[in-house]
Amino acid sequence: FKKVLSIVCCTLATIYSVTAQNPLVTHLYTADPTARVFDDILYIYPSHDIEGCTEDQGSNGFCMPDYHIFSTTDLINYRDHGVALDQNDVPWGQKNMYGMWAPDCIKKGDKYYYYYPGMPEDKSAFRRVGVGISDSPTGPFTWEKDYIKGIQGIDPNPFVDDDGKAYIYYGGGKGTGALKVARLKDNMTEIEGKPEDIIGIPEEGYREASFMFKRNGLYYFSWGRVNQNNYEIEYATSKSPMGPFDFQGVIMPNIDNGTNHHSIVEYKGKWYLFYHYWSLSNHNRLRSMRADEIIFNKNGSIVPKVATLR
Ligand code: FUB
Repeated sequence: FKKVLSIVCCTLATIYSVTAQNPLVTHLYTADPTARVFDDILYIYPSHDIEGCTEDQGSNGFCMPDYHIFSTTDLINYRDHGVALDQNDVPWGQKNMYGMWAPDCIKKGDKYYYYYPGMPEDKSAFRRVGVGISDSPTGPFTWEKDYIKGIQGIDPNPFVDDDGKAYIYYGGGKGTGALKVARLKDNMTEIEGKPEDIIGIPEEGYREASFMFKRNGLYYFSWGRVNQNNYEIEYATSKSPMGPFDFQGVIMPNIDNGTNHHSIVEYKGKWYLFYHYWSLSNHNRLRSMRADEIIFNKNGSIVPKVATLR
């Protein structure tokens, strides 16, 4: 009996810790989920899709007004901490343009830095990158009055290395250039030197959704790409956060998405891929964030993950 009980308990414990209910939340459409772990709590910094923009509002068919922040400790129950930033409160942004694309948040020292792409009022670029600073992962954030000078693009992804040096990765967006990386100054609000192209990843294909993490001393850089009409999440590795990178392959094969945007995080001893899909809405501009566990091979490569879409 004891043996049966222990098998039942262990099975339940495994199911409880591995299963992420998909989609993760259903009261809002959420996309581009960046998951981060701060002090044993898993936070998600997604973007927010809504219906109802006119053609000249929004951007590329997306209608994205603000950012919510979520937290969980079990990957089942998610707390919505409300709106962290509304489009009309971006100090340097165009108003009512619904262009709040993928954000990210990182901790350095005892401060949290929230990076987001916005549509600049001065129309100097398709997107500029802004930053806010807080003492808490859920804000409130104090938003810098101007965008970060010297970079333009979408999907900012900050990374702080073990030695305290910080970097920001971002993409140019469709037709506007390659993925890039820049060193961040200690203040986390300015870059040092000039942004550099990320060397070693396939040249062709629409790339977005940059994400960097480090595991066992190896830097994993990943992105979304249309590869012969398959929209897939791919990755490359390097011994340096600035590259050059060695292309490794696919993390998540195409899920007929239009876009996919991901992040990868370790939580309670397991690794998870966060991404989005549109099955809740049946509309590929109204997406919902999801998560699945991923497994690493002994040599450090990632076992490709087929999304659980039901
Ligand atoms: O959510 C708007 C844009 O679509 C993101 O910035 C891209 O990564 C893609 O998901």
